[in-house]
Amino acid sequence: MLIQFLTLFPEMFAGPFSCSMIKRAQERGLVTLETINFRDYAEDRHRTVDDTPYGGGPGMILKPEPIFKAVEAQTAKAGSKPYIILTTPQGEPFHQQTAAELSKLPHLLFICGHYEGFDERIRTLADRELSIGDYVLTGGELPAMVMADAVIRLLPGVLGDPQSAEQDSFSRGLLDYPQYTKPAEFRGMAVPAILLSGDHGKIEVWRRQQALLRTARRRPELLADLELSPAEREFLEKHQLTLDPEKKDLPMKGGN
Ligand code: 9D3
Repeated sequence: MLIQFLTLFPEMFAGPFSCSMIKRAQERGLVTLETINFRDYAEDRHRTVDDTPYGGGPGMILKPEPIFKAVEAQTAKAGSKPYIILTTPQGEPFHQQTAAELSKLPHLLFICGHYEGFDERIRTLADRELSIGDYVLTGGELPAMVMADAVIRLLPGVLGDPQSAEQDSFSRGLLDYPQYTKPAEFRGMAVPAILLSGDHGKIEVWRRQQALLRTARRRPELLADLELSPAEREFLEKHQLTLDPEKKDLPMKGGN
């Protein structure tokens, strides 16, 4: 897979992509990552990429010409037509399902906005407009890196165990179950006895139940989309009626 990033700040990408799994994925030829500074496609002497808004108002707006030129140059060079993603706070929310869809494509190109915004005509380049959530960042670079990270780890061969991606809690639609390692007791907090029992059937049931309970308490909206077995529904109902919803996990420092 080829992933390109059009940005005014290519230096931002060096750190995250030179570490761990993403680095190994590149070394093994599973993904190629390229940053392109669209300032290189500005045509005037000052290499201008932004200008004041028509109609007045504060801030500077990214101009269409350098971004159109940069996209056209890449399309010509790569020989393949990229799937173009515009990162914007007004975009559709990025989810695990979005990552799964994008991971099937051969060539992605992210256009990262910065500044106060971009000329509306730039939107016509995009196959999809995506946001990573409802908070204001300084630009689309971190969102593009977040999305690329989520996509790359789904590429065949990137994760050690091919089953890991399918077993992701979000792919199953549930939050992770609680996990423990040695010691069996730490500062008065004991590992649940069932995990020491060696009964793998019971452990599997317990983990699924814990994931269900945790999801019901912390992210009830996630459960709405899920197909639960009658036994699981019964289990949840019983526990939600009989347990104090705040008191089953080990408490967080600030209380939970
Ligand atoms: C929503 C605020 N806008 C009103 C004038 C201005 C604006 C602020 C910050 C426009 C762009 C940005 C930079 N953010 C992104 O480009 C961005 C983003 C984000 O801020 N949050 C979550 N996802 C994304 S994807 C791109």
